[in-house]
Amino acid sequence: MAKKTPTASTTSRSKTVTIHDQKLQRGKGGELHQFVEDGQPVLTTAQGAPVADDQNSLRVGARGPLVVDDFHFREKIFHFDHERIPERVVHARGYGAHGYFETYESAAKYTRADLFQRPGEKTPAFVRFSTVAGSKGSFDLARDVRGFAVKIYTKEGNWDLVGNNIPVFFIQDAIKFPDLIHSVKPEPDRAFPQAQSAHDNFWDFISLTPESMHMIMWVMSDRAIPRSFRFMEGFGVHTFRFVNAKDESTFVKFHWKPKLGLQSVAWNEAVKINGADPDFHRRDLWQSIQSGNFPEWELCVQLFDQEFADSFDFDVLDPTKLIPEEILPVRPIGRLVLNRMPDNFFAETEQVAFMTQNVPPGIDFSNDPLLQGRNFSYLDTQLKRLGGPNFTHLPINAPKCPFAHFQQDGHMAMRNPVGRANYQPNSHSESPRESPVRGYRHFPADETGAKVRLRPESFADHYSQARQFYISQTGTEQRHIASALTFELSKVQIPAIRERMVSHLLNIDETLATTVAEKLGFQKMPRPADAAMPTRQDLKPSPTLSIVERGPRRFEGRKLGILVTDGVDANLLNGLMEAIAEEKAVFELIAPTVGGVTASDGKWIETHHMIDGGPSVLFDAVVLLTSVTAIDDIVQDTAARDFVSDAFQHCKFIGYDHSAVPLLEKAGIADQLDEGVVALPGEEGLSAFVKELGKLRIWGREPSVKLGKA
Ligand code: HDD
Repeated sequence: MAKKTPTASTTSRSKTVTIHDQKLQRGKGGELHQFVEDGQPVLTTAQGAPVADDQNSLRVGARGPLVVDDFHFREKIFHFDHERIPERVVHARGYGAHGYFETYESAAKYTRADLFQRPGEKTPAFVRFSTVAGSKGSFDLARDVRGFAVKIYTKEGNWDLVGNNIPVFFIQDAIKFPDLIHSVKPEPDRAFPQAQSAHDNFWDFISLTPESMHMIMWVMSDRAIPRSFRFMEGFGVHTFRFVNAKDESTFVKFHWKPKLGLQSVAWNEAVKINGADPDFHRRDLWQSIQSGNFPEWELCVQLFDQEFADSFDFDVLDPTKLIPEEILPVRPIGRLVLNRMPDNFFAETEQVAFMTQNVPPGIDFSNDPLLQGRNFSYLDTQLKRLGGPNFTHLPINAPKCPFAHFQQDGHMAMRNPVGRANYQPNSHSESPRESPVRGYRHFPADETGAKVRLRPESFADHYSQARQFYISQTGTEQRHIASALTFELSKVQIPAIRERMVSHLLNIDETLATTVAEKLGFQKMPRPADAAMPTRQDLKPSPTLSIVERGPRRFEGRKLGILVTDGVDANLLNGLMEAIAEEKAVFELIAPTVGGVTASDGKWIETHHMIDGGPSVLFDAVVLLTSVTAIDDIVQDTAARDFVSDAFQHCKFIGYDHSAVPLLEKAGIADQLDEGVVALPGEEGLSAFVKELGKLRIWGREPSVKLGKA
């Protein structure tokens, strides 16, 4: 039978096409809709049959039983019943975005990886950020490691750099991974706590696993409660290899550095954010990309040879160790820009399958046992989650370069090889062939040795870098680590676990150990834990490990919360909004009631939140623009008082109009004002105030904050 081929207008971009003499319309995702007169697509079954009634199932009489002929009902419910796939066993809660990687300069000297050859070249990328322990529906501000998984669709295959926002890991051998994860997940008999490490099982495992101490210092620091995905670093963690065209290898560690600098929140703030907006991080990424403020990271590398590796204090194959930037500086080789949200969360963010073993020619692995174990693990998880071996056919996982192989069939096969030959070798000239020149060549490392189960002695020092991290923090950050440890261990019911943890802390820093022990009410200190390596090295502080030391000093990309009431000074408000825009920051308006307020010039101003729904924890700094007529009412509002006292407690800048002084008094802070509480417009003007906000926090305030004196 002669088939009518689609007309010339059938490119995926065109809106209408003609097939079988029918005029059809394309939807947003390129799918075809049946076309009707008024331009509205017709609802169909999955088989394409138009649907007449989607509200009522087929029945016998008005009040009779349903009938099995109702294929539309059956199909609709069947599909719904199968909507869920297993969530990721770790990193279940995540959020992704599309973008591109742009190469700065050719790195051909070190790697033949195609994406690093040509300056200025852009390669498409997809990134998924995640928390580790919580399930898919948990909250964003859990104290946890953040996943930072990047898929770059290079011209020679996908490269997945599946990293975290912390440069080291809990364990040195992948065989311990199930134990680590079981310990942090909800306890199996009671199924709680969700998305929290503050419970016996986690600390039991950790206190019996001294290799985790370095990572624990990071996880107890503010790195584990980032303000935004946009303000955190990413790390490949392991030592990888670059391999150049001459098959020469250079070791490499990968770092993603956020353009807008690092920033975290305070723990008390994190707890409140989880209640006020459990989607705080995903909303932040969504809003910034949708408004055209595209987040950006530089890809930096630490490159080193075998000689450096041999001379370094630690084994570069040990994933619980980092190489301080002061010893081996990082070098930027490109940037990653995220500029497009997925059209559909499930199709892209949920179905994206990252695998550490996805590397293009020019990037290879080291013998890090954690990395090698990971290379074995990730394929299984994708098969389980996505239900079959053809998950690479899903658009989010498919390479964007040409590909040709003989893998065929299986569940949901969408792109089977065409032609007669589906085997190798064959004698068909059009059939794909191996290419020893272009093909992936593993670095021919010379490996010998007995087959053994052991941990190398070079992995034995578990405390030196843990201490180095701790002494590299500012006083504020050290206090936060002590408080986090105290909080977490306060949730542990078995005293021996708490003691065992403090005995490790004694090997890291005595003051830290004593502070935590005192807060936990210890009557006497335990003995320091026995160490596999008796002498701890006295390493110099590495200031690059501190967030506060490396703060952005700019308010760009941050959000100001402006509390307004009826009668708000219109000049002041307009001036502030302009100054914020100039700084490339954003603001949201919060009002006592839903809708908006009438400003001093009589104009109606629409607001974003009612005060109960817009607490100050959602903002980086706040401003109180009230009026003498409205202030008496607003000081009675407990949400407004919390707005101010929380901002103060969390060491944020507070700008205020003179009419708002009674609110400062009611919030109990009027007698504690410091340089962070600023009367507006101020002597230097609003632009100077907004510039000052770039300091982000007045951490010096923290030890002396006293609330509840109103
Ligand atoms: Fe893993 C997911 C990062 C050790 C096994 N891992 C996963 C994701 C990230 C990481 C970011 C989420 C990817 C996504 O967004 O879909 N994992 C790490 C890092 C590690 C690490 C930085 C240590 C340096 N992981 C690790 C080990 C094993 C796994 C040692 C097992 C031996 N990881 C998995 C997994 C997951 C996973 C079970 C769950 C979902 C998935 O893979 O796609 O295979």
